[in-house]
Amino acid sequence: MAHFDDVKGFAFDLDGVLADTAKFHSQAWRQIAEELNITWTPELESGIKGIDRMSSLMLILNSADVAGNYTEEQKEALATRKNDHYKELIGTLTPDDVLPGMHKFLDELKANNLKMSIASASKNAPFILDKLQISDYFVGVVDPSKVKEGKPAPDIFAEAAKILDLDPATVVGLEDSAAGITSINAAGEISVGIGDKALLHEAKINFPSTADVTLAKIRAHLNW
Ligand code: B16
Ligand code: MG
Repeated sequence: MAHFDDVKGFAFDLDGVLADTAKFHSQAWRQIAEELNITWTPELESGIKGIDRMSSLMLILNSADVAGNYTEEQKEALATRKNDHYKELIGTLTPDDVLPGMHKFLDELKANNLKMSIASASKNAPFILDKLQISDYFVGVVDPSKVKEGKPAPDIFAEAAKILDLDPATVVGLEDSAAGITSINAAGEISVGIGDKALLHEAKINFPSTADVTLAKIRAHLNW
């Protein structure tokens, strides 16, 4: 079992961990769904978390069994239109949108010389970090277009450990999605789930919200 003294770095998911961009993803996808006469459901709302843009579109189209009605070109156009709308929405982000407790937690990690990287499925991650004015905390950001498979595959979190130049077993991954927790575990890292414990039951450590996450609590869990 991992011991806290072995921990050397942290890999952060972005949407749902550092900022609540999920509401903007939902808003932008919901508009597309409604244009296509597809009912927006809570299942779609949570299902799109953590998975990449095209997989999100496929989930929405498959929920109404209409994926076969669209050509690749049309699907690309829908995904681009969603992203244009999403970019307008995230353009309004400010440092105040960093989720509760996370500024303090980032400072705590920095003060303890723990290295940090971003393990997001989002191609918009650098833009979002810039808007939140927290880019400087991170050694690097995984480029999801350069990894073979998105979450739940291990690739994104494995790459986040590589960026930190650390053995995955010494890296703690933080996630709000079930697909993300699966990715962290598959990469051989220590998983921290933030949010609904029933949904994130595969995580090694669970916190109800970002406001509850502290280094001391992670340390206490790992030294148990
Ligand atoms: P984009 P995360 C994920 O971010 C979102 O949770 C997911 O809903 C989204 O589809 C995905 O990023 C791709 O985002 O369209 O901006 O490239 O949670 O992995 O930080
Ligand atoms: Mg997330």
